[in-house]
Amino acid sequence: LTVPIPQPKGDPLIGNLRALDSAAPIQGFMRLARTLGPIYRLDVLGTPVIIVSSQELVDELCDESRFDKRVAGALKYIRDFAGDGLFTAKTDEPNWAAAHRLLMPAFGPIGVRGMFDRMHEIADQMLLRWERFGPDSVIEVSEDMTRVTLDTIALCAFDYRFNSFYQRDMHPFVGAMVSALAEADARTRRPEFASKLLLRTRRSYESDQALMRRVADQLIDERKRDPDAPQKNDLLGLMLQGRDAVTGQGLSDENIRHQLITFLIAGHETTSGMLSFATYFLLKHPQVLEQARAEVDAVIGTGPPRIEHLAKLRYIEQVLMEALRIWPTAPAFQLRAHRDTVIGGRYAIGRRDTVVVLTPMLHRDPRVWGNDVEAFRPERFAPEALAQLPPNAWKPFGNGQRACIGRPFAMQEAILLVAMMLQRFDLVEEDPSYQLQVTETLTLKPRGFRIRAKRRSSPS
Ligand code: MNH
Repeated sequence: LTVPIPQPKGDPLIGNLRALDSAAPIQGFMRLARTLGPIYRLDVLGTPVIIVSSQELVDELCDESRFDKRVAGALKYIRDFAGDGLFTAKTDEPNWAAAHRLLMPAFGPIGVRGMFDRMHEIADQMLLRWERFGPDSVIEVSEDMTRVTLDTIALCAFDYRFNSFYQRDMHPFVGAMVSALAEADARTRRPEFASKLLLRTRRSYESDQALMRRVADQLIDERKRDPDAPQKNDLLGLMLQGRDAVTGQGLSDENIRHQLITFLIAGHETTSGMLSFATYFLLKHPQVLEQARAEVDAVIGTGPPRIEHLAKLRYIEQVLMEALRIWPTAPAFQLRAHRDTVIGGRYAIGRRDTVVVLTPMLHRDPRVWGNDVEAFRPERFAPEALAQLPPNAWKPFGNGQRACIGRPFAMQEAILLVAMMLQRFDLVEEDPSYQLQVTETLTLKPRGFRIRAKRRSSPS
């Protein structure tokens, strides 16, 4: 026996389109979840979408024998430029499994250890700049975090330097990527014919895609002509030279282009958002900041950080995990049922339905996190507390075989950067009355959060 899934009243043809908040769709979904509950249904231009946000229901959805990732919504449009790259490939496309097998070792804990020196070098560039500009200079946190994460992924993955800290404007790739992602998102709320009619929008979407392709193809061409290429064991080298153990085949140039665009897209905005929220929470919670700094001083002291320090920076890792709980920067993932099924013993899910896991609300399930879900408390992720959490309560990196391949990369990069920041600087908010506003560009970021950084007088 099933019961209907709650759904707000809609309009003919467009269904629940008007219930969506086009400026901040995720925060709109969060508001609806607060009134309609942990499962509700929307009809968006004829497509049924079921939004789920309790641990109890999400735990069922994470069963990969019943559900798989669905490439729908914005992902379907991101395929226009990321093609069958890992993030936008369907699980049953042969290139997903082939690229997954080839790249997994490089992205694993051992693979990313080898990227430590490059991560350190880029983090150092940012902090050196903070130091040179001095304690009166205002730092726009999200902007600098975007520079640092973009330069880090490009240097680690394909030995390319965007040099974002040495120029005023960001590399044109960033602008093209941000507007293409915005357009991919906007298309989910616009009927196909309308997207065809908006000529100017269509042209700039096409030129943004062309620019991203050009940058990726140039990187591939340069590497092919590089006499030192055989010694380069970064991700690009691996993709160009590696052969899949199962098929004996390498990846095609077209697929490598898709992977490059994918790493640039998936590999920096989300990490930048995580670092920006973590910085925000640290500054709003001075005791947490003090504890994190005490850890840095105890583990690293005054010298340069080394790879073996990172595993000991447990509290900083907890700070990042708690930041991702409250504001998971990739705030949703989509699933489809292998066959018609029922979840929670009473809600029918059809094979064709798109099921959305709304992580910001999953991470606010009071049955898991208690009645202080809005409180920033890194102790929630202390080892003892973590062991008590029910399964699939914290999902900022997605699920199962389609979970984030870049998680060890992002965590290593972020732990290192936060540690270096606290080791070297006293941080203050530019405006202590700053109230958090969350910007959405498919990923989440704090808007207009600004700080000043003063070189610490005592250590290092
Ligand atoms: Mn990442 C998939 C979140 C950093 C590359 N990533 C995912 C998914 C989430 C996610 C959620 C699952 C999406 C889905 O089910 O549709 N990723 C994050 C977050 C961070 C992050 C919150 C940082 C914090 N991701 C990174 C980095 C890289 C990366 C860094 C690359 C260097 N992510 C990927 C790729 C996938 C992915 C590639 C697709 C993996 C697959 O399906 O095989």
